[in-house]
Amino acid sequence: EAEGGRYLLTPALVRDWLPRREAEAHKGRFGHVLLVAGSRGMVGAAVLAARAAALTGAGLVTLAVPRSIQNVAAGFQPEIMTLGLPETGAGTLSRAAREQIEEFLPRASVLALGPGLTTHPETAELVRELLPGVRVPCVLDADGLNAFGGGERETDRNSAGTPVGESLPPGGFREKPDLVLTPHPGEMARLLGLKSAAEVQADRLGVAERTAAAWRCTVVLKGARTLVAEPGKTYINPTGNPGMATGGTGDVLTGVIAGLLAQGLEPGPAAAAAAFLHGRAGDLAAAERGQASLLAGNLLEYLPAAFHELG
Ligand code: NPW
Ligand code: AMP
Ligand code: MG
Repeated sequence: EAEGGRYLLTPALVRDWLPRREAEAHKGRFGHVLLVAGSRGMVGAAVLAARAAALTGAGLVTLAVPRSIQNVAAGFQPEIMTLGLPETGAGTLSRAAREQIEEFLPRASVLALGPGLTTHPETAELVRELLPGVRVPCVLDADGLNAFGGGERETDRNSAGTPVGESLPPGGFREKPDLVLTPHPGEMARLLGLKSAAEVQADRLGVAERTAAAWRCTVVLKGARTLVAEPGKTYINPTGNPGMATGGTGDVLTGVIAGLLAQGLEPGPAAAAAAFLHGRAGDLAAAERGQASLLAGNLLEYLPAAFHELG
């Protein structure tokens, strides 16, 4: 399978990585995911990611959101705990949320940061201030990534027209090997300061591998044939279909990765197994519903079958 440190993901490879549940196991053994996500207009991203983490087998999941949406976010899945945090007038997390997140972190085994946060300047600032102090494995997705990207969307610009994001430091997160970045091609382009997603798509392997090596982290470059690159090793995911090109599917992937990290998988295997299972859930969902009607929520419905197949 291996060619230049590149591996095609197979059921056998993924099966070997998945956590086993020993007869004497208790929930403390399966980790606690802290997911910091959501905003007034994007409650769904937070809920989808949190539910995915729970369905993946994390022992506990706490979803931290702006306080005005806490009750709504809590209403979807009673197994998930919630934390209401200080927010801006726009209903996005404010810088003051940092203190409560840091207070909670010692109880968490994984931090997932980004789905639905928006690129509000103050929220992006919170992300940039929080990340350097995190001492647990971390999944950075969506607006968590945009906080470090150049900001290509109109909404990424502040009133002065300046991009709100700041580039990652040259050499990246040297001190943070347990970091998983999950950009789609648009987010990857922003992170690298490239002009468009097309530039990323023109050299997916090269972009993913160079970024993982430069920043010493695991890079999940999403899209058809998702690539999972860690320094020196790359996995290519064969599962998934274009029915998954719909809002919220990436948020589900973030939850699955966090759930596997919580159960002690290394970042590369956690991200690769998650991409495989997430795509397989999409394939099972599309087989029953067709691609057009596939919703991100359906991935949650088919995740159990995707896990079950691997035994
Ligand atoms: P183009 O148009 O091709 O140049 P954005 P987002 C590109 C939350 N969500 N191949 C493409 O660029 C997220 O969590 C909330 C090639 C596309 O137009 C975030 O916080 C939901 N290009 C926030 O919304 C459900 C690709 O990127 C652009 C590509 C914004 O995230 C939805 C779009 O990316 C959403 O998850 C590919 N495979 N994929 C909710 N229910 O609460 C993407 N691109 O501007 O980063 O916007 O991904 O929607
Ligand atoms: P996001 O853009 O963050 O919501 O992530 C979209 C998710 O759907 C990622 O996991 C992608 O890999 C997946 N996806 C999108 N389009 C396709 C496609 N054409 N084939 C396979 N997977 C896809
Ligand atoms: Mg996304």
